[in-house]
Amino acid sequence: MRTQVGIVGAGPAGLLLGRLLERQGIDAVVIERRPADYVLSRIRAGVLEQGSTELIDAAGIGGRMRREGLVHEGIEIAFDDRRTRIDFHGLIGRTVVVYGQTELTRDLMLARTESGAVTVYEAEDVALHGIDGDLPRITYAKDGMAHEVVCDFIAGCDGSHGVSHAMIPAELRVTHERVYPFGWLGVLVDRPPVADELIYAGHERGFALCSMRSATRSRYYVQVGAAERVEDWSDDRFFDELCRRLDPATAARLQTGPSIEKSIARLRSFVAEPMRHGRLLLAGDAAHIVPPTGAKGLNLAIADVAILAEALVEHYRSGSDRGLDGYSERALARVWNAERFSWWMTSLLHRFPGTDSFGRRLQRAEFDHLARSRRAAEVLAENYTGLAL
Ligand code: RFL
Ligand code: PHB
Repeated sequence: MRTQVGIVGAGPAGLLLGRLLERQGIDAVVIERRPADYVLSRIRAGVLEQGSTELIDAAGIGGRMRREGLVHEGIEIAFDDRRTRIDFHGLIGRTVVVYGQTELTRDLMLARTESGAVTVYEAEDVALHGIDGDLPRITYAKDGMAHEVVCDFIAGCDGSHGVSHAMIPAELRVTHERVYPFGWLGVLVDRPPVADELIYAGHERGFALCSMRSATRSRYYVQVGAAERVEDWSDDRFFDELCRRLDPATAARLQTGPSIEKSIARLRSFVAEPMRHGRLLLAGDAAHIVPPTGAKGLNLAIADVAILAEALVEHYRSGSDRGLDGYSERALARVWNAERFSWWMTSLLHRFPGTDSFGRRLQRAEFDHLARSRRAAEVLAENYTGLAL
């Protein structure tokens, strides 16, 4: 098979890149190692920055997001017995949209099916070749047959467990990492959310988050130790722990029910630089990971592919490689700001094993500053709703 851009991975990064290129008449094939329904079964992010929603509209797939997504004008942050609301709209005139990553992925998959764009699911032994040359190749096996896609460029959108990022020669690659000594245990439940807005809670027993997917479906998280196993958390145990970390009035309003999904995500910050080598360009989780506290992972993936699509369009339209040459630097500037914000919000609200009373009082002082200072709240609002793309 011959294509212009070979995309590895059918997560939001790969599918959205394919969509943006297709709209500009650039041919792209997506190669994914899992079945489509497996990709759709992974419950992950839920918050879209304003710039992400605008890009999704511009890609012509925003219809359902605009109809079913929930516009949020602010978030609540609680710390021990105090609580403050960060009014994004009132402070800086921006909002976010709560719309599950799964739904966005579904919309993108449907658009590809409708336009006849090629996506290969269940591709085994995916490997990249010749990224230093002019015609890189992706090879894979499917139904016992060997296949090859010859491309002008390869976009590595295959997440943190993919094969793309390892193709950048070790001597040219610099990685930065912080592993947090805890994870988030998440539960999805078909009950109305406990509040109209997200509640981020920093509690002595650990962090908790009340989020949602719709008016009838809630997503809740509690911080757990790094060694915790999902099997040890019954629904009752989960909701008991969640209630202990919420203020009594909120806890009393919480509607519990049987979980329809339950999983643990370990928290990690990670950046691999550069994001380009030869004809390979990395985007999304393949190049960087943030802890979910700032709701940035999905939004960063979207921002990467917006920059990358623009650079590829420039290459094909005018023959100029300025955008491609500057891609890594441009994307990384945004990535590092999101890394900083995600690290900061994680540090503010989590219980770190071994933290003494000094550390705890610093967290409280930081929270009090946020609650009292309009400027501090504006800084949070600007970062959470996202800088313009
Ligand atoms: P994805 O979504 O991981 O998609 C990568 C795709 O590549 C496929 N793949 C391969 N395909 C072909 N060949 C190979 N060798 C391949 N190896 C892998 C995979 O099957 C997959 O389909 O990356 P992408 O597109 O960059 O999107 C990034 C987002 O998914 C990610 O940043 C966020 O979901 C992160 N994240 C969260 N972000 C938030 O903002 N809020 C959250 O609550 C939140 N929860 C999460 C998360 C990430 C998690 N991971 C990665 C385990 C919870 C979890 C559990
Ligand atoms: C979610 O709804 O899954 C969610 C929302 C906000 C976050 C992380 C996860 O910061």
